Amino acid sequence: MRGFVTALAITAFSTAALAQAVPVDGQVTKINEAQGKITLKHGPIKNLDMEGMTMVFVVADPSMLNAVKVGDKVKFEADRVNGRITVTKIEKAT
Ligand SMILES: [Cu+2]
Repeated sequence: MRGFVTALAITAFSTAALAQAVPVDGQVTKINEAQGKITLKHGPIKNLDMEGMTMVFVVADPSMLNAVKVGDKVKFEADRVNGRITVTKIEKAT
């Protein structure tokens, strides 16, 4: 039983490590504050196995939309949250 528990713990750890979001370059093309959505032209998102494209994301917290505006170049992280591809972090690129 002890070995089984250890194996489970290791599996959970590696899955978390693989799913680790990495910073992605993007540019804001549209913001919908009412719906908590942002459209980003983005580069490849490795942790989501996604090529570069322009698409709509939901944001984890609508207040994140106050930090950026249309036309801004940004760095962001995206992940699957409850089955939806969600921006979990975003900041203006310097
Ligand atoms: Cu995409």
